[in-house]
Amino acid sequence: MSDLEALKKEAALKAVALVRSGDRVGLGTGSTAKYAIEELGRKLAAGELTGIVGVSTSEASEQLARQVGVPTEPLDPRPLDIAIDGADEIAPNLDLVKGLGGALVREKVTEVQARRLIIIADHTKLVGQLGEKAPLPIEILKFGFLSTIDRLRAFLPGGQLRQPAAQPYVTDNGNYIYDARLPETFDPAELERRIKGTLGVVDTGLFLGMAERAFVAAPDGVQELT
Ligand code: ABF
Repeated sequence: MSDLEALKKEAALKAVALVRSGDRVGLGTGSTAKYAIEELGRKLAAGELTGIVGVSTSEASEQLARQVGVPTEPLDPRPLDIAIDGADEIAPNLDLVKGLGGALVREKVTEVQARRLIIIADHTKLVGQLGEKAPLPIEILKFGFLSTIDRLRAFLPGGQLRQPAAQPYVTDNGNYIYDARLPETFDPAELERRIKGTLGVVDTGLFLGMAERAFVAAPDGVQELT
């Protein structure tokens, strides 16, 4: 395991330590959240946790949960006790950019239902300001996507349709993603309102005021941010 992977795992284990028996747990997506799902499976098998049930934020997490023996159920209609997920950027006030993994909408719809959202990451995800390192993923309808991108480009120029191969990337919801470049200065709440008010947009990877805490692992230890 590389040093960075070991850090991600360290952060994940800290978050899973907050899960209690009987909890309904939001299962995040991505390479850091993977370690949390595996640890939940390990703890269930070892009898260190009992009666937990997961709610997956993506098809990939659902599959992993099954593989490692974490029972799952659909999101509706009850709230979650806790959700554990990664992020692409973490600002000092715990505002986040998420969605490079493509699961932003299911993550947001799930995690907004969680009493506690715990973010896990390695230190490379810390930024002074959102947009410093990562683009902002925006999920958009496939229908009319070129027009939607035009509308977004009018105030967020320089972004691009996510298209890793010959065809655009398709989310678990059957939509496309526009990876926007964030301006140097902006008001996150205002920008979120503006993007969500754009016809054809499903949701954005801005997670504002949602995270309760973050465990951020660096070579000199795991930092807990609140
Ligand atoms: C999800 O996975 C995200 O919202 C984010 O896009 C990504 C982070 O992945 P990783 O932990 O692999 O960097 O949590």
